[in-house]
Amino acid sequence: MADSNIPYNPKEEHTLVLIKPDGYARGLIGEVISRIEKRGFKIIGLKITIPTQEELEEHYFEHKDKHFFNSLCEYMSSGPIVAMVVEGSRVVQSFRNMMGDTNPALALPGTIRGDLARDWGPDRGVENIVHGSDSPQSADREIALWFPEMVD
Ligand code: IDP
Repeated sequence: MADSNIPYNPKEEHTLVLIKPDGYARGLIGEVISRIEKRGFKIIGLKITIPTQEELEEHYFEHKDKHFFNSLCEYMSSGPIVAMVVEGSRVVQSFRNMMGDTNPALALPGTIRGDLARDWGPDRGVENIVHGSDSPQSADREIALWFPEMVD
């Protein structure tokens, strides 16, 4: 850990959480953070940023050829997001469970998307409030992208 006072312990499990532009604009930062903290996870990094096209192409490289990629990038760069590094035992899978299904209409009540996300209308194609890494390997890659100062 160079030039940083943030206590990143590589022996712990981490996930990368993003509160997407719809979550930020709708004032849901506190709600999402509160759910993470109440679950017993620790937020060890947090920043507000407007993603660039380059960052999004790297973050979502697996989706580059998907039909929704352009609208996804447009949505994700439409306003501020909150990026967080969250630490805790089995936090990657736990936060995936907390998020709920990708499609808000299919997300179960009790999940962030199931409780808070709006149905995807024609004008809101890809909105679903949060992102969470899908594996510890993805988490390492995404944390290095959004928080290089923490892990370099
Ligand atoms: P996840 O965010 O639940 O992990 P992914 O399949 O990795 O879901 O997709 C990344 C993001 O791309 C989703 O959160 C959503 O914003 C958007 N997305 C995924 N599938 C579709 C789709 O079929 N139509 C429109 N947007 C989509």
